[in-house]
Amino acid sequence: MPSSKHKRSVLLINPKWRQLTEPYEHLGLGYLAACLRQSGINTIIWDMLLMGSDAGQIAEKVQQEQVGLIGVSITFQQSATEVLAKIRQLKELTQVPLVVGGIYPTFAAQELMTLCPEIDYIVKGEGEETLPELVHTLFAGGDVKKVPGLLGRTGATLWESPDRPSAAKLDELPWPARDTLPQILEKTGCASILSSRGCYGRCSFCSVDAFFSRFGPKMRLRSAGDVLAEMEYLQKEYGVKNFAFNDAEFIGSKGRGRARAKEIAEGILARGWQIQFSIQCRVNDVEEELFTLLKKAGLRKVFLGVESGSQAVLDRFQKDATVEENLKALKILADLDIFVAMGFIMFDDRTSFNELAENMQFLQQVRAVTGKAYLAKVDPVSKVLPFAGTSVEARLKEEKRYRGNSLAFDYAIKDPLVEVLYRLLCLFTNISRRVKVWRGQSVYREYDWETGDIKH
Ligand code: B12
Ligand SMILES: C[S@@+](CC[C@H](N)C(=O)[O-])C[C@H]1O[C@@H](n2cnc3c(N)ncnc32)[C@H](O)[C@@H]1O
Ligand code: SF4
Repeated sequence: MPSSKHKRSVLLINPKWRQLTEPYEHLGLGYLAACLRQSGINTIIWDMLLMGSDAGQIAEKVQQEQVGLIGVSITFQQSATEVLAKIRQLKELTQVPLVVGGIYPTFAAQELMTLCPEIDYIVKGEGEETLPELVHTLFAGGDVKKVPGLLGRTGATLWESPDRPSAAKLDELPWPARDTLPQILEKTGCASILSSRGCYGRCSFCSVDAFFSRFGPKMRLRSAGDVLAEMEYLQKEYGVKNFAFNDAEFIGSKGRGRARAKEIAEGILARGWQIQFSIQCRVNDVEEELFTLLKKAGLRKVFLGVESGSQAVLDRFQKDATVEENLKALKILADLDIFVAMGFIMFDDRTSFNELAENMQFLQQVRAVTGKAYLAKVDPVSKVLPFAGTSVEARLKEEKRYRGNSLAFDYAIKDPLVEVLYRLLCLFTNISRRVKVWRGQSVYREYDWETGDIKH
């Protein structure tokens, strides 16, 4: 491998993916950049959606800044084929050592290292401690095999160091670097912020729980004080008015989680901030009193993991929620005029006609209970994706029904008639989406931060 001795910078890349139409702030890279800079390493963030994806241009930057390590984040498993192609180009042009990280690479580490010899290292788990340690060791010509949390290669041999436990106290991490925020604000009007890591749920299809449970506590919360201080900084420094909480589960468990959410809402109100924000949470978090307070504080939009209108399916997904709780949460949010985007999964490998009928009936009930206006559209062909690291993936592999590899996977639904119905629905949905796009109509229904209207 080419030597990185005497090099002094790190370039962190948020890659492009065809399916991503709007740029977003990659907070993971923001945290990594903050930690690298804190440890004295010059760090550049290259966001391909904002700065372009031309490998030649990136290679020029690598040379100008004396970059000794390129870091690439693979956030979405389905983007991996595209990202690997870019990694190959970059390696050919720069010959600089390259490290990859993220939830998906953590679980598909061996496979990715084998499929893509251009990757030199994969960081397993959170990168805030591992990456600076790797960089300092590499730049000093030390033994990188001694750095915990890595998979690496020496010649044709792969090696792996022990997992590194995740950072214990989130309040002790530096706030993420905000290099891309001004451009993002111009394009979307909204800043991202992260108030926790992990989730107290255990859904069979979700890689969030798999990832955080592997390296430490299932869920960690930042203190309300630290979150409010970062929100104040973002308002003062960047003029942020709209915040998207990136937390997979903003509220957290009963007790401490609920108390912290209340403290954040009360903190916003006490400071008299005129702000708006969005969160993601579980249905059983939605309590009238707490959400009335959150609404007063500026909560306008909730991504809610409803998943199904069939109790059998909810149980199969290990959702630990009931159909009644789904309806109750939707009603509370609709009554408070909070826009809801439902996480809904119509199909999995064991879907039956009866369950589909239960879903249809449920969605009708939802419309009756909530009125249409404050709901995002449900994707009729949403299907469980067997993401790396999830128990769904493990089971499909065990049953020898997982086809392909983590870059291109598929599985058939057990009931052949449901499988046929699913394929037909995919076809019709695809055609209808294309017609809508051709007519200039929107495929999605979204909340408009500026006007408070629903964009169709
Ligand atoms: C906010 C969010 C979004 C936002 C913005 C994404 C972003 N990255 O900020 C948006 C709205 C764009 C989004 C969209 C989608 N998302 Co999303 N999203 C999230 C969420 C909830 C938080 C991301 C985040 O801020 N993480 C916090 C930072 C600190 O963590 P991180 O980025 O993982 O980085 C850390 C480590 O992973 C590691 N690391 C990461 N990169 C690198 C790189 C290097 C070099 C190193 C060393 C380390 C390293 O170190 C970082 C610091 O510790 C995650 C779940 C989660 N908790 O991660 C899902 C998640 C990433 N999304 C997911 C999915 C599936 C989607 C969609 C495809 C859903 C859909 N069907 O539409 C879409 C994508 C595309 C589209 N069509 O729009 C899945 C991906 C699963 C997978 N394995 O592929 C996740 C994991 C959720 C899940 N339940 O499984 N998402
Ligand atoms: C962050 S959660 C939503 C909020 C909250 N954590 C919850 O589950 O109630 C992300 C959503 O993405 C969808 N999702 C996650 N993993 C998926 C997978 N493997 N296949 C299909 N959909 C998935 C689910 O609808 C899930 O509700
Ligand atoms: S509640 Fe949401 S974030 Fe938590 S494990 Fe389930 S799907 Fe994942």
